[in-house]
Amino acid sequence: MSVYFTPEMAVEYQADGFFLVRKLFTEGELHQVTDYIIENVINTGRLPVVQPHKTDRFLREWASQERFLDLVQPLLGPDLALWTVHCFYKPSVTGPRTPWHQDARYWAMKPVVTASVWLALEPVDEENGCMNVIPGSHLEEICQHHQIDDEKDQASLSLEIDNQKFDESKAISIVLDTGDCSVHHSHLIHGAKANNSGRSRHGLVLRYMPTSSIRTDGDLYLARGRDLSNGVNVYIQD
Ligand SMILES: O=C(O)CCC(=O)C(=O)O
Ligand code: NI
Repeated sequence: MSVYFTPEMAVEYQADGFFLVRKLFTEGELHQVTDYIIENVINTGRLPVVQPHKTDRFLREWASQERFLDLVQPLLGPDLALWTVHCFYKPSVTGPRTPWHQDARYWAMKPVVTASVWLALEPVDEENGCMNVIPGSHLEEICQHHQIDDEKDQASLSLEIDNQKFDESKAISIVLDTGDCSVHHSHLIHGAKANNSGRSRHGLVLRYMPTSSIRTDGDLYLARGRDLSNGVNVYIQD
């Protein structure tokens, strides 16, 4: 089992819907993947921001390493699919805000069971638009979301929770150093302010589900264990 996962983290995940892991990687261990993303996703657009793992073997294998799987296995069980990778890079000064949302509102998965690992590839704080979360909100049902007006509001996602549905004053900021990560539940209410600072905000989000959940669009990578969907899930073949 993971040397990074502690019983306290399991308690926090149940009660708050998230937990933090400090120094999952050293800075040195992240150079290769950070350079790879900057070159292939950010600078050249050779790979997409969302789901680069579908066509890119290096990223899917990197995202399926033991360190991540050992961290999410206590939450999701031993049969695990990596189903998306999202390069959540926000440039300095112009980085858009992330509207308040619950991830499960977006996803075609049955049942929606996902733990998302948000890994900081550089320091992330209130100035450069770290994630903000509402502790305990994962225990609620999915709230009403409305479509964002793209013309008026440059945002990184298209749906936002109606603001009377939760108490924003309860939000806490997820401040991370390079190599730290947060792990959040698919029902947790979260968002991020715009990045108006002089620093970029580089995060890599990896999402895992138990293979007993069903998702049929072919973006799953069987990262550990076996398929429990009776062959309904479609997996990327290496
Ligand atoms: O990094 C952000 O701004 C938002 C990330 C997010 O919504 C997620 O990882 O589910
Ligand atoms: Ni989200």
